[in-house]
Amino acid sequence: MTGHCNTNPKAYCSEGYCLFHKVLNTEEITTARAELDGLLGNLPQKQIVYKDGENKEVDARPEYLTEPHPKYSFWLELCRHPRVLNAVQSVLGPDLILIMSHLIVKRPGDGLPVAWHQDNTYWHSVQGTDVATVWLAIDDTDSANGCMQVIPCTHEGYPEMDKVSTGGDDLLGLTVEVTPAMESAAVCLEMAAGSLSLHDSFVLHGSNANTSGRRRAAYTMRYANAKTVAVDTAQHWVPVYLVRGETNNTDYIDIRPSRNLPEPIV
Ligand SMILES: O=C(O)CCC(=O)C(=O)O
Repeated sequence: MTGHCNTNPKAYCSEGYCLFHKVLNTEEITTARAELDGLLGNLPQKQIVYKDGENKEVDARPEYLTEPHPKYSFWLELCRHPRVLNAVQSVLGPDLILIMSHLIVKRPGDGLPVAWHQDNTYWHSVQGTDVATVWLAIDDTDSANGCMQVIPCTHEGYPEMDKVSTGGDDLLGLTVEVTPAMESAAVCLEMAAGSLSLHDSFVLHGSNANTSGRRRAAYTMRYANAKTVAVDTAQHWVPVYLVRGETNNTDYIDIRPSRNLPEPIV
């Protein structure tokens, strides 16, 4: 594990990730925590999740708060926050669509690990490589509470690695073969709440279990370049939103700043 963390958006292309410190301020993060606490207080008993390569019903866990943005205007508004979009634009360009989001909360001493994986190979409705995930820290995050880890440069050439079962208790149930040499190059994306990282959809990443007495909450917002990436909206499981710039695709919902947000989908 190396200590170096890339904070230069210009190196995103070569390294496959980049860290942006203090994008949201304390007040914004306090509001996000209150919204999150509301969701955590109302977790259903069971959730349908994609695990071990299929959709299945499992006991609810706060790691599985998938796609809150079509359902709650707070999370959709956050996905078009100008400072968040400025960070995304610095790596993906000016035409941006929002394609997914996921609140991943690891309870103190209990959070599931996320085995090494590539995102893109899970998203068959998304065609193209200019796809990035914002990982926004809602809590301070470090190696003890299961921060994100990235293996830099592993997206190079956009390889599609085969998935294998983890056979263990982790978020996805699947992983890819990672050699000890690759693993030793991993970086821990430790950051204060309000900071965010961006990672390429092919770069290898994951996280350890939360073994600390502190919660680790993050909001992942996934974006694509509207001009170079096509999303098959008939196959995709949530609406696709245009958040900045232009698109020719009339299936995408226009929520560029100053547009009203659509009614939440319940
Ligand atoms: O939050 C984590 O620990 C993993 C996140 C992740 O795999 C992702 O954002 O694609």
